[in-house]
Amino acid sequence: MQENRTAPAYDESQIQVLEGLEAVRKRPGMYIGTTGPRGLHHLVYEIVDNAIDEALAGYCDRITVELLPDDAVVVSDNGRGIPVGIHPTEGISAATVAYTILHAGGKFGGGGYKVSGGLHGVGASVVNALSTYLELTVRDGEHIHFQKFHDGGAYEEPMRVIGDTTERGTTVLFRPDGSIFEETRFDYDTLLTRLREQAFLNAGVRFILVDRREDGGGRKDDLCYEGGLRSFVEFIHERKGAAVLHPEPICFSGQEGDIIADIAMQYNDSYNELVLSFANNIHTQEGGTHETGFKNALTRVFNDYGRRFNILKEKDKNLSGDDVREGLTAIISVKLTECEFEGQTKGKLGNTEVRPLVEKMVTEKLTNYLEENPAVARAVFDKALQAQRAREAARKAREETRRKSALDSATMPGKLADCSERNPEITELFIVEGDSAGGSAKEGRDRRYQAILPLWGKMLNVEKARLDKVYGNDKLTPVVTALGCGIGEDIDLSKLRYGKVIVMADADVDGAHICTLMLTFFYRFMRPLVEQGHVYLAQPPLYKVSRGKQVRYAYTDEERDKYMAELTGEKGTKPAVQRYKGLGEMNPEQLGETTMDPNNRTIIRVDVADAAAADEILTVLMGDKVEPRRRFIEENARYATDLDI
Ligand code: 1YM
Repeated sequence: MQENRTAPAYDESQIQVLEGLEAVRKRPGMYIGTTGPRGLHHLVYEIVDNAIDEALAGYCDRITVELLPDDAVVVSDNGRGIPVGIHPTEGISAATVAYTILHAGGKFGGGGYKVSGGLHGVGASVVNALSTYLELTVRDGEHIHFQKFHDGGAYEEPMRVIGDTTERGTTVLFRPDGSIFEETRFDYDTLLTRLREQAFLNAGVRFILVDRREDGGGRKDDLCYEGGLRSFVEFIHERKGAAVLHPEPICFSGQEGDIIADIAMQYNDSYNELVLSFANNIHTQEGGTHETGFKNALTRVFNDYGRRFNILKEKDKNLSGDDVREGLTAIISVKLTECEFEGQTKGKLGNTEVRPLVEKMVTEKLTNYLEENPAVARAVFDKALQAQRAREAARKAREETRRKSALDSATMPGKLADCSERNPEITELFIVEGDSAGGSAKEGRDRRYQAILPLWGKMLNVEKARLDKVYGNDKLTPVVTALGCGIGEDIDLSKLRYGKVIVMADADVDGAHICTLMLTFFYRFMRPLVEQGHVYLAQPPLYKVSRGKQVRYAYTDEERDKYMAELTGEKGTKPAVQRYKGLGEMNPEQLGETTMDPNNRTIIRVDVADAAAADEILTVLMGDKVEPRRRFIEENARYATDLDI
């Protein structure tokens, strides 16, 4: 990249830099989680997070992300600019230190909430390490400082002044390394979702996303929400086309010491609960002390209210947490100087001092709100009471079905072809749509540890169902029974009969629909099963390419073309290509070999985010409201055509 040879003064530090960053290149997963699409997008978030920190410090109110041709991306802000002065111990520019020395995070100076992003400024050097090219431009109100890096952090020249300016800010351009990432193309909508979330969490900061790629269609989004969390809740409800129980979200804010808490909540007429929590702008997927504080207070306030106004009579049971959260959309955001994250995926806030603070704030402010807005209080309370009755009905239905032993693991569903092995560490359950595919799967499996459950009957639209409807549904009951671990509040994974639950459906619209329904069902009613990573999707091949005895199975059009070229004979004899329209078209051996045998198959582990996405797709596509459905299909036109809708 650089014409002139390495300047001698940089020899030493250059070698150290590359050694340090080499650690990141050797184990990228340790720093960014994965080298798949998620990890790729994480690079952008790391840089954006540094700009958000600057916004939180009060110096920046505009952050721009531009997607360039050749898979490069530019992130810009109008903050103070990364410090460019010579670092006291390293002897090079502080900005260069931030971008080349691992763990140079910790930021410079102190004060403020150094908060967003997972890596706290460590991200800058990680992004550099994983890029083939990176350019750093800092405007400090007088000069434009510039430096470029290549091949994971190498550089020939130090940061230098390339011009004058009256503006301030930082601009980072980088191109992710294609030898590290599975794919280097950024997805506009993935970035849009993330930036929108950050725009809600950082009220008043403007986020701009621009697609400048040849095939980017000139998309541009300019996001700024003065309403913050209130706008977040309104946006979610609007998008789902939800009918709200009260016109305005209920919002609380409070601060104690250096902890700030913000909450917005609103009820809709659905049976779903959506509580999203954030700590220092990081989504806490597994909840934590802030979420617990909120939920405790909510349950307590509604029960106190009910007793005080005698809506809950002496003989009545208290409302449960699930009762008071039915139809609730709530966003909880806390900011604190030192976050502790725990749990399996470090997605759970651990700071114990946060729970009592949030609990006290919500208790006081919600109590006041309900007193001042009796009509809202009554509407929500009635809904919670209905939820309580439905739950009671579900309990009865469950006991009833238990007595009839339909959900009892002693009596397995008739259609289940069970395996002989009993150890859930190795057993697998394939849930297969359709009897004919079920038949092939039965023959093609390894019966020692693979069980098959064909689905039949009408699929319940889980979107509109409460738990009581699931009991007694002829399609879902066998699934619940076969799994053996119960559902809803009763779920007990120690009783799970199969360690892997694999949904196997055709690679077409109907198959996608079945997968979406099943994932939504697991997400809504058996979430721990998803959280603990037991749910998978099978990937049947799309094509069989064969010539004589040589056979290849292709999972994508690219693979098909590759195998066709490989199998084309010397005299130009073309191989035969068969497109599988459904699982049923494969004979048992083919299905077993390509889709079920662990030695050949690809299965996709479903995580909570995937299941939540399925849930959202279902809400939008199956819900009652036509307008959001039309909008969703328009916005996801690409996805929709993939599905042949
Ligand atoms: C497009 C990315 O990095 N902006 C940015 C970064 C920093 C500062 C300002 C800054 C911080 C402080 C003082 C301070 C810094 N980043 C790093 C690190 N935008 C972007 N804007 N002066 C300026 O925290 O006290 C160090 S400073 F490490 F993350 F690179």
